[in-house]
Amino acid sequence: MLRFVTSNAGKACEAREYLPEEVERVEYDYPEIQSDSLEEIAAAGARDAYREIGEPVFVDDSGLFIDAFEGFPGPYSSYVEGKLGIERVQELTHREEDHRARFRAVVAYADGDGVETFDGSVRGRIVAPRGSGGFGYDPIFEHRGTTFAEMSAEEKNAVSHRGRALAAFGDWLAERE
Ligand code: ITT
Repeated sequence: MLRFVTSNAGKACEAREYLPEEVERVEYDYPEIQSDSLEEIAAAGARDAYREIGEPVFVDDSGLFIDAFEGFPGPYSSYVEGKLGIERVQELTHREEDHRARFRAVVAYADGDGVETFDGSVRGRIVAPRGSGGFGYDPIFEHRGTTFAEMSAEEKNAVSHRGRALAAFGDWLAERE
């Protein structure tokens, strides 16, 4: 059994769909360090959660990186989603010529041996909201003609940043056994 420390039900849902082992969601609110690096944030979070919980755990730190804004909001995506909302992020992006963006996710796993990180990314573009699935920025992120909110969890995992990070994590877990 794997413990996923996250306050985000959408992330937990995708991890359950993807990982071969059972995933238990743990709602410990680890303090998120401020950094431009998702790796650093995820690794520090996993280390902290492992110390607190005393069992192997993993966390996911992710964000939306908009090309026209040099990667903003990136590691600040959660804050920006809460303050501006995804419609305003879309409106601001559409004032620019370049609508390209990238989702990135870093999964960090911590146990008594230390921390391992796995990352994934996917390219797409920012569009007016479409679809009702997924979570967060999914309705405004289009990948090959379809927004992430128009995909099932399985379809999204097959191409998404999180799916890729979880795949690398799953391979590492399988090799370790
Ligand atoms: P935890 O830290 O508790 O796991 P969180 O939602 O605060 O939950 P982050 O700090 O990693 O997670 O912030 C990620 C932000 O990026 C947040 O606004 C998400 O909605 C957004 N995001 C990440 N992955 C996404 C995805 O697959 N689809 C849509 N939005 C995503």
